[in-house]
Amino acid sequence: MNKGAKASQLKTEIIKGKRKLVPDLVNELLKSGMEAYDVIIQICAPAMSEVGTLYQEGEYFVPEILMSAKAFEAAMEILRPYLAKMDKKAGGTVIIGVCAGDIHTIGKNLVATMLEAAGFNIIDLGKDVPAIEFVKAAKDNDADLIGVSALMTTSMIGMKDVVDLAKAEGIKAKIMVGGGPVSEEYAKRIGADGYGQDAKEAVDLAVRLMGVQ
Ligand code: B12
Repeated sequence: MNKGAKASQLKTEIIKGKRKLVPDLVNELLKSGMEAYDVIIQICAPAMSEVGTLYQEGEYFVPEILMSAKAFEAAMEILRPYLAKMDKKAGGTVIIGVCAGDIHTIGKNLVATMLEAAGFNIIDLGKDVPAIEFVKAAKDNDADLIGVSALMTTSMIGMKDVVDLAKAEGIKAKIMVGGGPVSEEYAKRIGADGYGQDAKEAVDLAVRLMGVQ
């Protein structure tokens, strides 16, 4: 099987939620010279986006999503150590978490992994995080950036709480936001410092924000 066929099979296995062949396929792609970063950005993340579409179209239900999430995680387990070996250029501490009321962690985890691979020190607060916890962690760790993720229209309002509280408390950390329903326009409206559409943009944005003091 050539590289293209392996890439497409890996994508299919993640979409179908079959994790058995995933480690071998990932290892073979790495052996064939594909960068870990590209395996994630070009195959694994788009596979999960497709799972999202199938859910939206009523083809998939929660159990199917969870199977795909496990297959995705099986790929990430192999890829993570390779990301750690990437040339680290950036520096700085990032507090990251998912808004209060929201338990969608896959995208946030991907962003956290890529930021770590780029050289940032990551403090991951996990899911369902109240604004006060973001601000407290930023203060306690003298953080440079706060990354807030939300996947639901009902939880993204929590981002404004983080921005407002951070401003009220005089936190120096810049705030970046992202997730399905979030947009550049929304980020501007709530006074966040930046928006990233995917994990790659998140890293570029974080590096850019580190340069703005
Ligand atoms: C997987 C999933 C789940 C899984 C989550 C598993 C997990 N551990 O994360 C489970 C099954 C648990 C789940 C539960 C629910 N879900 Co759900 N879920 C999804 C789904 C299908 C995919 C999300 C995903 O993982 N995408 C793949 C990742 C890689 O992409 P991503 O998250 O967008 O992240 C990327 C970018 O957004 C960006 N990014 C993300 N965060 C950040 C942060 C920063 C700082 C930056 C810069 C960038 C950034 O970079 C990431 C990587 O590239 C979406 C549909 C969709 N199309 O998004 C629905 C979806 C988000 N879910 C939805 C709903 C309604 C629910 C439930 C309420 C369902 C229910 N009835 O029980 C519960 C919510 C419970 C809760 N309180 O949170 C709705 C939300 C609708 C809305 N109100 O806006 C969606 C949109 C589906 C739909 N159309 O109905 N869900």
